[in-house]
Amino acid sequence: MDRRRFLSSLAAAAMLPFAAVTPVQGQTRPRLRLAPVRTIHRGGQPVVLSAAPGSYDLGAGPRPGALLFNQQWPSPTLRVAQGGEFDLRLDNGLDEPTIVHWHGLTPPADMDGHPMASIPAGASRDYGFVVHDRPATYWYHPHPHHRTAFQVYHGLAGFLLVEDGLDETRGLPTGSRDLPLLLADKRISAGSLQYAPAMPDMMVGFLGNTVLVNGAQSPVATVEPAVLRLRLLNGSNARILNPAFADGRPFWLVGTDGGLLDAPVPVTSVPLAPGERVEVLIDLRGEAGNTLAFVSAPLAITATLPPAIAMPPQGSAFPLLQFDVSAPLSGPPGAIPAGFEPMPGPAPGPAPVRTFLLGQQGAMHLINGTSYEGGRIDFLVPLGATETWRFINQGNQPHPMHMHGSRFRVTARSGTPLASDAGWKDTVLVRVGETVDVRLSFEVPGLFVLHCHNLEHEDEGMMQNFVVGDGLFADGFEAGG
Ligand SMILES: [Cu+2]
Repeated sequence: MDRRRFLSSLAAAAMLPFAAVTPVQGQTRPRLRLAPVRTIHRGGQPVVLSAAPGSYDLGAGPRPGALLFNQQWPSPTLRVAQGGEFDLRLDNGLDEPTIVHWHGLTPPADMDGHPMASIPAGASRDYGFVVHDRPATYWYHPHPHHRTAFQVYHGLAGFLLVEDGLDETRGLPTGSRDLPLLLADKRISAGSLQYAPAMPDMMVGFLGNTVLVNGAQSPVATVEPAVLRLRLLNGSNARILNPAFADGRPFWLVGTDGGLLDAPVPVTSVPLAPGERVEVLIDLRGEAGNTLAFVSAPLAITATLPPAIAMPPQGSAFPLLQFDVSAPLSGPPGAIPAGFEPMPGPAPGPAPVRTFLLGQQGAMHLINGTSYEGGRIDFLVPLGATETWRFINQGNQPHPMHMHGSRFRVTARSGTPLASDAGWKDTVLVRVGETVDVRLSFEVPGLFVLHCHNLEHEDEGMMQNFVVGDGLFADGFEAGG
């Protein structure tokens, strides 16, 4: 990394009109908060997620206007065993419809949190299904059409960890050395969240001036001089992040959206688009007494920014958190594992190509020339099929594309490869002018959505319905592959 350019970029970010990039005057850095953990047990009481208005405190005193699960900021971390039963009730205490989607899981279609399954204010919804997905860092968030961006922005988003209990034998850090970090940029003024997207914000996606880490601004984590596991989730509405150490030192990518890689891969930064997760190991052995800054490093990325948006552009540098390496060792400091069990490959054989043109009409982003309509099925996929989905970005904004009901491997990218292309994914960044191919199989029947995970793009209609079913073939289905 070019350190001088990085520092000048940080300085430039601090000079932008919204001055809240720097901590509030007189305020000491908050401590890193870890969300309360709720474990979903087979045969236990259902876990209840109660969505309701609440308050938050960014260091300038409590403010109303948050939307919270169980009055927690950040939202609870849910844990469930692979092969275990998901047993949960959603209570909608908001004054508008909502529904929760389990981002990255592949439950039966009626448990997936499709926008059409939204429940009204005051209603409840039970979820029950067996979790077959790989152990990985998933997450959950609301998915009501036109209101996803608003609800997620104000606090409704949390981790969902699927576990198989084997991480210690894999040599992975666990317990207090395993830190889920929800990264999300917000537009903050005088300690209050701002959210009033104007037309240019809808085109770009709502960018903030500060990146919160587990709901706090530039927190400090007191940690051991040991190997730590960070589960990084980009919960931003629109901003692409690029986690890195400020001094450019290497760390190790061990997992992507859909679980562990074959082996750790050394990196100096990991681009992370909205909706994406990575798991990384950081090596703090020998750092006792030191303080290390973790940041979002500058990222070269094309994204048109109208002058009306006085926010740091995509690719800007941001502080994230500091590691204060002052906790006493609680046991052996750990090591970077040489490898893990082999990662399963995608289904072999031919895979017909289905093409999605990501286009634009004014401020609106379209998929194959159309905008979302809840009652319209845009395409059909045969149950059991393996396909190549080709995303071609013809617009002026990057689009992190996400589909429900399956997961994929990236098989081709016209631009420079991204570190996370190495693993299983459910969300893939398609940069301006880029073509990205992913290979995926469909094992769950029913109605699902494909959409951009830039939440303003999604709410404005950058989404399609598709049905996975027996013996059904869609028009425009191009053989190839
Ligand atoms: Cu988009």
